[in-house]
Amino acid sequence: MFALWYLTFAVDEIRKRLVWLFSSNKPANKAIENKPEPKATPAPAPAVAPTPVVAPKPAPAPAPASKPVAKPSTPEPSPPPKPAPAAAAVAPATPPKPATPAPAKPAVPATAPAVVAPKPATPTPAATPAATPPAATLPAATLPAATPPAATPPATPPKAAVASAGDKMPIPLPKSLTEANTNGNATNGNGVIHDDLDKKLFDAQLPASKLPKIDKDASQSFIKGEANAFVQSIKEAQQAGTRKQDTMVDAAVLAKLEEGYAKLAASDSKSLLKKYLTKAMFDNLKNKVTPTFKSTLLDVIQSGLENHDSGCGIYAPDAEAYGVFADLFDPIIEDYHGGFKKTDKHPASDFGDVTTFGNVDPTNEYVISTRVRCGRSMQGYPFNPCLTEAQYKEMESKVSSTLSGLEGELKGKFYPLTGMEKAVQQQLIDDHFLFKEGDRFLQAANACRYWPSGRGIYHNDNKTFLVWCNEEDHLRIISMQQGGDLGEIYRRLTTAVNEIEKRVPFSHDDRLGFLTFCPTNLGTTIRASVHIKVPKLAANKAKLEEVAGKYNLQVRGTRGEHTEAEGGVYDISNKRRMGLTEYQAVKEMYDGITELIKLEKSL
Ligand code: ADP
Ligand code: CIR
Repeated sequence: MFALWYLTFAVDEIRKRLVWLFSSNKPANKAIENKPEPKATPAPAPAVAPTPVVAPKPAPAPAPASKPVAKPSTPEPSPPPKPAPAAAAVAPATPPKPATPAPAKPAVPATAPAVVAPKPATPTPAATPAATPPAATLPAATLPAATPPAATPPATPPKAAVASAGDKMPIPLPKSLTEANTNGNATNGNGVIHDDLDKKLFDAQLPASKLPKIDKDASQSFIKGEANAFVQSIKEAQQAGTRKQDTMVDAAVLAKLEEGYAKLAASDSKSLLKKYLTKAMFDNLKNKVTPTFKSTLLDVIQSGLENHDSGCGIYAPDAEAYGVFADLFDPIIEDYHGGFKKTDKHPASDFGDVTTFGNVDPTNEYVISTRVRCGRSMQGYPFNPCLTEAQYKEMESKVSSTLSGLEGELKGKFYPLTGMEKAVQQQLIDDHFLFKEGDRFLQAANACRYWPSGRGIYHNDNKTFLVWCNEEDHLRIISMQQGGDLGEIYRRLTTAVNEIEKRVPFSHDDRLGFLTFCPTNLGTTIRASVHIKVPKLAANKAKLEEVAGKYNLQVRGTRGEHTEAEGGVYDISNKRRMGLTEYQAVKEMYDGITELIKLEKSL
């Protein structure tokens, strides 16, 4: 009897250890036991290949990024505190050891965006990093060969970047076994500590002296059989393009999701999150995680759960989230971008004829300033919530050195946020050149970790060309100036984007266009805006918004989204960015503002 008990116990222990070994969140043993069999995930496709902007060095062993759960209703102060190392844990962005296959070539479900770059730059044989997986293995398009700046020495790609895109995604090392995590407890992406639990699990074994005598051969072959079966099932899952841990979400995350969802459902939030996340969809998505970074539904929706006044309410913690959580992203994308359906494909990038725009306010009566920006994500790096501090710093240095190669009117200097005098920073913000600090929507989405590390701004002397580094997106490329000369501003932006794209490979998806952290920015990523005073129209803010809406325009406050108008100055811009070209997006603003000005004149 006792032998039978021990046999069962021993088998169970072996199984638990195997689960632990193969799982990324160790206590997931429980989840495996309790959860229904995961849905088969479509076969992995290659995605982000790390392609250095400048002379690349072998991929470093990063500290794992932590994605602490934002505490509902208590927004973090600015700057947000760094998570304690002990609570760090998300799957590493690159392997802990050079020999380990890289999650930097993540397994993206076929439905997830295949990350490719838009315009293959002409390769420069001697200087082009061979960071391009074989074209034939790519599902949607080819990665470009990025041409480093002239001054950049020939680049040797990181090992991971040249691996065949057709390779199977390796099971990542358990987070607790990665180099970056050896001195801290393992956690899931939301900071739930598991090591103690595992320790207890293993400590619970009886000491050898107290173990009963059993038929070793019988038990060994039984145990071996079980173990082999289990290992086999993991292998099969891998071969099918799925892994058991891909659908495991731990209890603490689930509890936060349930609590947050119940509060949102009971609220009068007007967010797109509330509009589209039905209970059935919530239940269907709440156990899913992205293959590489293990991002959960909580990572996607926690900004909207915490901020019921969100307009949108969701972010993609990593590019794979657009595929894994497509049931939620797709209707929100369709709603925000004016009907871009899940069956639609974003058109190819086209900045059109940059000489055709004139001055949006030729008499200089209404428009104070004009700005056109676009966002870009660097290939090889996930979005904010999954970045390590080391990656932030690495990206900043790549951006800074790359931009230092720009010439003419784009010539400028990079100013890191780290070490910037507060007064200087505030002046840049007040003058609308620099991003604000402490955005509660971004904080709640875990997008402000390690602040101000890796953040900075590049600008030319006139501050008419600017690049933000690692605020909401990896890059925000901006052209702006006083008055309404959209032609001049757009031409400058186009020149800058072309120059930067020659040097930096960006993440682009065949269907979604340029990939960004927020789904409202996908596609062209273009926001063309004017700071404008239209006092008659604005006498009734609701009316202004209604009229603007007719022209697909969005009204914001003077200091940007979620701010009020100061001195009657509104920021009015094209709302949609997907399903049309860059040129058309800018034209939408140009035409709409022209009509608003006509209307203002007529009142
Ligand atoms: P974005 O997503 O475009 O970066 P925000 O709404 O956060 O947007 O705005 C960022 C900054 O850009 C804010 O300081 C805002 O005032 C400024 N800004 C936007 N449009 C204009 C404009 N036409 N002229 C001057 N500043 C602008
Ligand atoms: C919201 O949902 O209101 C915020 N998360 C902002 C959404 C869109 N704004 C943006 O800059 N992408």
